[in-house]
Order: sequence, then C-alpha cells, then structure tokens
Amino acid sequence: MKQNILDRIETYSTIAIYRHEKPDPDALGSQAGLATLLKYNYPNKKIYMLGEEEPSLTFLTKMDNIDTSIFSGEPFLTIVCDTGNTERIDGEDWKEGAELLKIDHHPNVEPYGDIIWVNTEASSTSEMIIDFFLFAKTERNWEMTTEAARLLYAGIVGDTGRFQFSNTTPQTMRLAAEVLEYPIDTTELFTRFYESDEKMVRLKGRVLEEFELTEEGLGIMHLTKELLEEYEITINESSALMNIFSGTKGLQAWVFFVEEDDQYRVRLRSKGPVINEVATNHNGGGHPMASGAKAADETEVKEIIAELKELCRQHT
Ligand SMILES: [Mn+2]
Repeated sequence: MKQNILDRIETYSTIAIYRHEKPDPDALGSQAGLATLLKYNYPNKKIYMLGEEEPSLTFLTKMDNIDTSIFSGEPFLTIVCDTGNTERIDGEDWKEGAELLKIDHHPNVEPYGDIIWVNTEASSTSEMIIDFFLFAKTERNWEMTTEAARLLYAGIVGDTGRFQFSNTTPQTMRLAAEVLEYPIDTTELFTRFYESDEKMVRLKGRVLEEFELTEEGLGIMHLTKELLEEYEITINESSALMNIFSGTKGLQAWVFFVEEDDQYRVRLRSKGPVINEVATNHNGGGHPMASGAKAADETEVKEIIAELKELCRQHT
C-alpha cells in the first residue's frame, strides 16, 4: 500500500491535498504536514493545500489561496486526508484529479478513491502520515522538517486529547516520538491549543456557578439568548462549554439547552447511561454517549429532562 502511494506521488508533478470541512487539528495537521513534506522532498513539484481557512487554527497553518484554473492543464493527483465520506470534503475541485487517494483513520463507511489507505487502529491521520514518512525515508531518503514535525505532532495531540483518550497506542507514542526529535515549541503549541478569549472564560465561570445537578446525577444548563448575548458568544461557539463540568463527582449525564429563535438546541452527553434514544425521541440522534436533539418549547424541554432523569435512575 505505502509503495503504491509513493509511486503515485512520484508520478504526478501537481498534487492537491484536501481534508474535511470545519477542520480540526488532525485534519489540518495531516494535510499541511504531508504538504510540507512533499514540498521539501520534491521541490520541483507543485503542491497545494485546499479548503476554507479555519480562523481559530490559523496559528497551525494557512491554506494556499490559488486560482484553481491551474488544474485545467496537466493531470494532477488528489489526496484527501482525515475525511470518511466525500460529502465532508472541503472544496470542489477534488473531483477533477486524474487519480484520487484517500488517507484516513475513520471507519471506511464510504470507500471513495482509486487508492484507499484506511487504518482505524491509528489515533489520527497525522500518525499515519508519520508512518508513511518513515517508509519514504527508507525507500527514498525523505527528510523531515521541523515545520512538518510541528504540524503532525499537533494533529496527534488534537485527536488523542493530549494522549489521554483510549485511541493512544504504543505505536502512537512511537510515531509521536519520531517527530518530537525535532525542535518543536510544544509549550507554545499547547498554550495556543487550549487558550480561549476572556469572554469565554467568564462565561465558563457562569456555567460552573449556575448548572444544576439533580439527585439522579443529571447535570442541566440553560443557555438563554440573553446569557449568550451578554458574553458575546455565538450558539456554535457555545459548544466549547460542553465538557467543563464533566468531572463533577456523581455526574452521570448532562444536557445543555441552547435557546434559538423558535426552539431549543439540545446537546446531550453521558458517562454511562445511553442517551441517544432520548435524542432520537426529540428530532435528533448521535452516539450513545454524545448526541444532539431539538426541543420545540418549554414543555418539550421538561420532557427531555424527565426522560434523562429516568435513564440516570435506571443506570445507578
Ligand atoms: Mn482525525
């Protein structure tokens, strides 16, 4: 597989690299890490990173703003990193490539592309890129750069939650160690990763103060329009508040009701009780321990709370 990928890379003089929309550090780290390696090891090739800029992660990397009409010339290779299905690919021109290569660690639900390298054992796509780098180093004397090392390390840190999630394997550590040999400023990286605006820090304080913890072990927080406006936080940004009281002893499941114009957005999380059935009952769905739903009015909000309390009660 790796030999095949290396052959394809060496065949084309133009390579366009994509990843999923609303990129996280692994999407950007694998995309830009691979691009940086290709640019350095094949200085005569034209290598492009494509997709929308993610404002909160521009400290990691920036996209190449190119006129995509350059693709109308010679045939080019398209590589898509960290993206399980084509609907999530950020951009359009990936369809125009002569060949398509998928590199991903999510379950291969949509096996798109001419060459598919999926490794669900890998913590991250960035980990896979380091794995591939070691192969190319042996075969073609590829060299690592500090910038590529920084990007790939950041991708692993993102997807493993700083090496604490259960997807962190001995192999993850070995491959992370490969890039940690380079002089990456990890202090700077971690600071940028986990900092937030003052208004968000203040709102976190309010949530910690005001969330309700019921005797069943259900955490409840209401984010009213008024509250979000007071702190100038958008509904999307408020998702960063989801886990701030998850460490509360005795907490089993928790729910955020975010007030919208004509309904409530409901975000559900759990440490045990299976909560996605509640989400399905209320115009939503998702994973057993993390899902989302909608509530039309106060009455439905109360119904959801009652159902969650019952689940928590059964689980104890
Ligand atoms: Mn990933």
